[in-house]
Amino acid sequence: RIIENAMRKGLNEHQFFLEYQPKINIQNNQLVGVEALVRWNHPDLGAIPPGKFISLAEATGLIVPLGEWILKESCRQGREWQNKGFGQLIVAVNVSVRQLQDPNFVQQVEQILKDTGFNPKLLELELTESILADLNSIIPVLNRLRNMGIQISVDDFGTGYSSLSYIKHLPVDTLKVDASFVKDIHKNEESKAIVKAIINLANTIGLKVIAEGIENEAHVITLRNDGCMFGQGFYYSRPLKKEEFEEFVQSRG
Ligand code: G
Ligand code: G
Ligand code: NA
Ligand code: MN
Repeated sequence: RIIENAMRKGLNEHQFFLEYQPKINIQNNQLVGVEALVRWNHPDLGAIPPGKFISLAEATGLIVPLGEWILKESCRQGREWQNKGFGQLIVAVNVSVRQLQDPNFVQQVEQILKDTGFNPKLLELELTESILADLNSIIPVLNRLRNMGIQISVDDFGTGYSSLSYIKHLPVDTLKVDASFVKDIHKNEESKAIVKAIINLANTIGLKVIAEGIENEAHVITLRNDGCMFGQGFYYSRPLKKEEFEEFVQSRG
């Protein structure tokens, strides 16, 4: 209740902001895009991490207005980077099931794209694998979004209880291999086998695959050799403030 009101106030008073974690083509080292991650800078409590407020925002429904702001700010920023000549950077935004189930979601996305002038082909929506629990209501929404040119990725892939076979029926573009498998991929045969299976599956059925939580060179080498195309993680960069990301881009030339 208290946090809920604080969040509402925070939204009105612009206490939320976004950080951007670079996504890299690990085969050729090119920057391909960013994942937008929300942060809350509370005037008294300081920085509150999303792990502490996203689930509450979901439970209270506040994720709908908060998520709308996140999407709008992501698209506005993406458009600004386009205008600055940063290239065809894909901007990925995390979306909660609750948002997707909102009957106005697709229209809201259309309006945001229109208002910001951001190219839908550069927008990616990240959904956690748990979304698959309610496939029947979600699939038509995903189809409408993809028909607009938007890309869809399945976050935290491999952590759910879903079988791999349903994947070919899902209207998605990318699988994000969960960081928990990447963590010990260079030392643990089981993690390595799971990641390899996901990469092979994705490559076979024509999905892109990105590994999250890449923290060292051993991770990169293993993933590269296993045929993983994309990656993100502290090895490349932690999530960055807008200005830091712009310096990151400039420093890579
Ligand atoms: O940024 P960090 O690693 O602390 O994120 C923690 C969790 O919060 C992750 O599961 C991430 O997906 C989630 N998260 C971060 N930003 C957003 C957002 O903008 N929307 C939603 N729905 N979840 C987010
Ligand atoms: O659930 P989701 O995949 O959206 O979570 C993203 C979270 O992972 C962010 O909070 C981000 O800060 C964190 N993160 C990003 N890169 C790394 C990494 O290399 N190692 C670890 N431990 N966490 C990371
Ligand atoms: Na994510
Ligand atoms: Mn993830």
